[in-house]
Amino acid sequence: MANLISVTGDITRLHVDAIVNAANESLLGGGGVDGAIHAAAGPELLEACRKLHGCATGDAKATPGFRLPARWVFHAVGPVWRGGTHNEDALLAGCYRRCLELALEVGAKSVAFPAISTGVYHFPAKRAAKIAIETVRSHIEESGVNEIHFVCFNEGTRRVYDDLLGDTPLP
Ligand code: AR6
Repeated sequence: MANLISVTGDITRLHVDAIVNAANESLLGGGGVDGAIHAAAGPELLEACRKLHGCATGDAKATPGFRLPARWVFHAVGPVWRGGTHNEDALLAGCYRRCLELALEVGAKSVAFPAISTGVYHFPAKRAAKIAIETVRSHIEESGVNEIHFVCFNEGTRRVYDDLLGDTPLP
């Protein structure tokens, strides 16, 4: 039985098997959670990312976590919000689904996700959280993951996740 929990805080501090990065297609770093993860993991992370030659929107690629407590980083590229008519929902769902596939590949049992695309990419927070939770619930069984942390960086995001997780029974 998998456990889906919301937590408030900095994803770089979590002792889980894998943390997910909200990256961009270059995979060469940026601001927000991406900047925090690169700063905490050290320069080896950028070197590893260079070897991946970018990543399409809606997809994700794995690297080691280097100096992070997490063993792996899954670099997911969420969509930029463009009003909702440019396949944004499916692309965001793809990020979560691909990260669970990566978890299966590397054997990660605990995975922490930030609220992908809801920062500088401006995806509406509640809509994004619904997609995150629904996609994880649909695919967690086959992934072998037994613990998901939805990491909220502020109280507003936390309330959104708590409401949605409270509404729906755990798988
Ligand atoms: N831990 C957990 N969540 C965080 C942290 C942290 N340390 N820092 C920020 N957040 P964003 P995006 C939250 O902008 O919208 C980068 O430049 C933040 O409050 O990091 O997917 C990339 O390189 C928000 O809720 O990612 C891309 O170019 C969420 O993480 C672009 O930003 C995502 O915000 C990606 O934009």
